[in-house]
Amino acid sequence: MKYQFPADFWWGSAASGPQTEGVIPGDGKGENVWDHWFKEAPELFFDQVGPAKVSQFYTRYPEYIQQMKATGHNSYRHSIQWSRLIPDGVGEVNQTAVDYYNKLIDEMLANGIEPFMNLYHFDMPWPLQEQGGWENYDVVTAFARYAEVCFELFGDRVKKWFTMNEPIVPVEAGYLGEFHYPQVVDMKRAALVGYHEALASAKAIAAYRKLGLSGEIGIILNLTPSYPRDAKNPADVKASQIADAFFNRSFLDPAILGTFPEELVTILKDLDMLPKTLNEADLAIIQDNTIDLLGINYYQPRRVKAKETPKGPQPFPTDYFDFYEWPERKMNPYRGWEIYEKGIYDSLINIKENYGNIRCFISENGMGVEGEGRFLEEGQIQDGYRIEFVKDHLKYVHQALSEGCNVLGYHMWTCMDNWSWLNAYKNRYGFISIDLANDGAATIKKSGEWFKQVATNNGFDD
Ligand code: BGP
Repeated sequence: MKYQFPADFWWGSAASGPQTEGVIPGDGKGENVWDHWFKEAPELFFDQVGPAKVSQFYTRYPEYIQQMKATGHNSYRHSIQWSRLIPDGVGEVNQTAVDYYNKLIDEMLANGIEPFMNLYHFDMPWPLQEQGGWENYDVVTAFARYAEVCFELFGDRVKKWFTMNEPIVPVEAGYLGEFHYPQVVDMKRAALVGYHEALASAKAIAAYRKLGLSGEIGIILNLTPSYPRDAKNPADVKASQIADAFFNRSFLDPAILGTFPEELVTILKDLDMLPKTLNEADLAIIQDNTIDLLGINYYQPRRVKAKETPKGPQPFPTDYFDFYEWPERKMNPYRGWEIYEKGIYDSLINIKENYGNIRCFISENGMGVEGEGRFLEEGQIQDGYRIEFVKDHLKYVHQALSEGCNVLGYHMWTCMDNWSWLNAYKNRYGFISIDLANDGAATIKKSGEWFKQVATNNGFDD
């Protein structure tokens, strides 16, 4: 069968500044939470590799842009690093950073690759983190000002802006799950962080609209469609809906509808956990500044059942549901995540049916592989498994398109293998491999060659 996509479909990949650029002497970059945390506790990071030792995108971007071209990209998402542009988060703008981003954007455009720019990818400037990070209302104001600086500097050429990548992750990983700084377990603080992020995003959108630039602005959300163990069991269904409200609708609703999900507000109210900074004026800003464009990151679903295990010592989202292992699940054999291709289709249909069919695209999808070096043959990673993975997901994107979903593109995570937070270089995701032992040398994988064909033909036969 032929899977043909529209002629102007966006083909490309995504990455972020902190995961690719490195810290180069003389670049004037300030410290962010990851730079600082690595200095304090390197043993927490896989192989003790920190954010300075990455693919050196900061200096090597012209070469990497050629690699993007060679793998069929017509668009690529990067993120501006707040701590690079405004080293302390609130003060002077770093001119060296302005020059760098200008050159990067111009180089992408000159090579026919549209820059999609994101403003926040888990990289809080350290001086602001010391003041509480997203728990501090002043950080919301600082973010809106940083966003405005970016729009003024680069908004003449960048036409696709995103306020944040996966804002649920700082909530979940930093305040519930202990795998991002500050490794706190506290649902009340988690709720405050999430609310401030949603507000900061709306304030940045307001700043963008005020400037009257021609372009669009959105947010990137990792959607984890929630499936009940038994669709005929009301308790399982209810549990699944609450999980959906916590993990998906918590940001989808304010971003697209301008309001927060009622179930979530009721739960937080009952627990006396509504953010202390809530006020009518800010809620009106959220209501008035919804997005133009949604980026959907899709990796895996959530399998949910009614609560069976005892509640923990303090309130927690999972007091309302339990997760379970679907017996029919298919696992990524190289990294313990479920692969469920239909989840991408279900997410797109959800946006069509419940969120006004807003303009959207797949902004991340990908297959992490631990120890991918074992697939190296004659100098190239033979990642047929990744080709299958992308193909199987694209078939569902194609089906969603044919059913009227407003899906405009597909970006893979990621272009070049990159550094991933505590996991560092443990899981490789790229179309292009990076040899860290050999000064970051880059080689296109088999999947990168395949993707070039797909992008060139706007589709594939299977
Ligand atoms: C996404 C993030 C990326 C990247 C990716 C892979 O959620 O947006 O920043 O980290 O996940 O993550 P990991 O390497 O932990 O599998």
